[in-house]
Amino acid sequence: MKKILVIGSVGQIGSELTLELRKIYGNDHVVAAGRKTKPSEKLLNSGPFEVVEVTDIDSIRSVVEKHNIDAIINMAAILSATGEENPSLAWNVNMNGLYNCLEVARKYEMKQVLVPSSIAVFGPETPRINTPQETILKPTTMYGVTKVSGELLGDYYVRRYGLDVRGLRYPGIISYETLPGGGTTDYAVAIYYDAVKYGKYTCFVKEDTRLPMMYMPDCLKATIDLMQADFANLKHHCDFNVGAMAFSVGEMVDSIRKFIPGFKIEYKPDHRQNIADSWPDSVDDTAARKEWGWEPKYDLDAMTEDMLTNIRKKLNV
Ligand code: VAH
Repeated sequence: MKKILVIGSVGQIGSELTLELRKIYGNDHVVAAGRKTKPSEKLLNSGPFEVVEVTDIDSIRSVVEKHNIDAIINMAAILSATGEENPSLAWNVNMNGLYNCLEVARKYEMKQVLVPSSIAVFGPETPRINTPQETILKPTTMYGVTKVSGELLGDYYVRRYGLDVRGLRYPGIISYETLPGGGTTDYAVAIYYDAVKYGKYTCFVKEDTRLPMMYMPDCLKATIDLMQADFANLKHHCDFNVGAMAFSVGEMVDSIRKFIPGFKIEYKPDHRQNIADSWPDSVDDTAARKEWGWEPKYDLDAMTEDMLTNIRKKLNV
């Protein structure tokens, strides 16, 4: 891959993935793209930035031609909570956007497309503990429907056209650089910010809500390790389970109190509780470990310490 286009590069994962890829491939070899939302100075000053509307195939095509792109990473997505407020927007961005990326990649004979999936592909009928790689995919959210469809569409392009399409089922991703937006797992980021700012947090899911989670450094490592894996070793393509940790909100609170002893928590579950309850507690990621050597690094306390330290620095408190 000589020229990578990261669509959705202003988002939580896209913004940090773009900077990480620029360290590996060189600033001018990674083109950041987003909608009209203002990218960070760091992103703007470290390499090329283009405005792309993923639902408009011509806007993707023109950037591909201008920069001679040979790989696309499509991080543009409407997440689970926002997707339930606006299902048609979620379908349009997540599915038509993905279709446009795959069609452009096919027509320009690109080397690779990365299409993220999510644990949101699972639903209430899916085994909850150590969820298998092959299992029942009956999500209850439009976001989950688009992620199952996206996995199937990506695998179709591998089989039908021989396009190298890859994807991994991200758990909840926790980071301090770019705030997430519209996700059910956003509480796992907001709790750290509020712990630093106010010493307390009102959580929109119950104390015993347990979900698979991953710290951003591990998310970046998983994404880049999959991108750089030998295609010949991959038996799966767009649907790799990847695990790192799994914990309840109560366990997060205990971890935070190791660093902020007086931290207070209140629980006010809202509509996002139903979404969280439809997702598994933990996943079996044997396939990712076997096919491309996946190995997470961070556990809950290591993440908590790093999050609190960096949020204090960012907020200058
Ligand atoms: C969401 N952060 O909450 C996303 C993610 C597994 C959750 O896909 O919608």
